[in-house]
Amino acid sequence: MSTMSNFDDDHSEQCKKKQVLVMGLPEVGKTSIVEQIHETNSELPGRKYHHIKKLVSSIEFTEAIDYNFKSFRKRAIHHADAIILVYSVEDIQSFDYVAILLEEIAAIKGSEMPVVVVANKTDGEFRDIHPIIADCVVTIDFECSHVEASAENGDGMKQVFSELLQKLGEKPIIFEKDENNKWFRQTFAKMSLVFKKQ
Ligand SMILES: Nc1nc2c(ncn2[C@@H]2O[C@H](COP(=O)(O)OP(=O)(O)O)[C@@H](O)[C@H]2O)c(=O)[nH]1
Ligand SMILES: [Mg+2]
Repeated sequence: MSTMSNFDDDHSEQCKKKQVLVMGLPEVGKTSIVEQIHETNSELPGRKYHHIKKLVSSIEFTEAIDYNFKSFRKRAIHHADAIILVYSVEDIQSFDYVAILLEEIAAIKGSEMPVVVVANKTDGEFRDIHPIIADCVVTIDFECSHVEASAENGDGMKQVFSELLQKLGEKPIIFEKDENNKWFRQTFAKMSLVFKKQ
């Protein structure tokens, strides 16, 4: 049986929990991205990132599959601390839907609402939307973060993780094996080989 003070503890714990809404058309990779966020969190070194690990494991991620009705969506958007919008680069309709959601979010919460837009499925060969056009729409028209990622192979997921935490008021995380550095090191190593052969 819960006492009044237990109830208060539970209630205040509940209030402290961050609510993150994950929206986008079906099959774009929403569930996969949330799984990747938890995986990235579990791989962080405990001692250094104790506070972050605790925060992320307590976030309530809600996939917006139940919000087909505008009034439900409106309420969910209103109560969210941050929103992740996901589209697949292989499907322009999924990007158009994200653009509609961005307008809806701006109308409900103004431009201050923390939103991270994820361009998912970048591991595939096919692209239905030009990356620069998508980037301009998201970052210039709506002033939101835009991250290219693949929940399949994990590319860009550390950036999604870091952007989300910044949107929730945390300092940026500098990953020791940053993907950009890895790409730079690999490219640099290839170039050195070419120069050595000459
Ligand atoms: N190729 C590829 N497939 C993905 C990626 N992310 C998710 N998928 C696949 O897309 C399908 C839908 O993913 P899911 O996360 O369930 O989408 P949701 O309906 O938006 O939650 C699944 O078969 C996933 O394995 C990705 O980045 N690349
Ligand atoms: Mg899902």
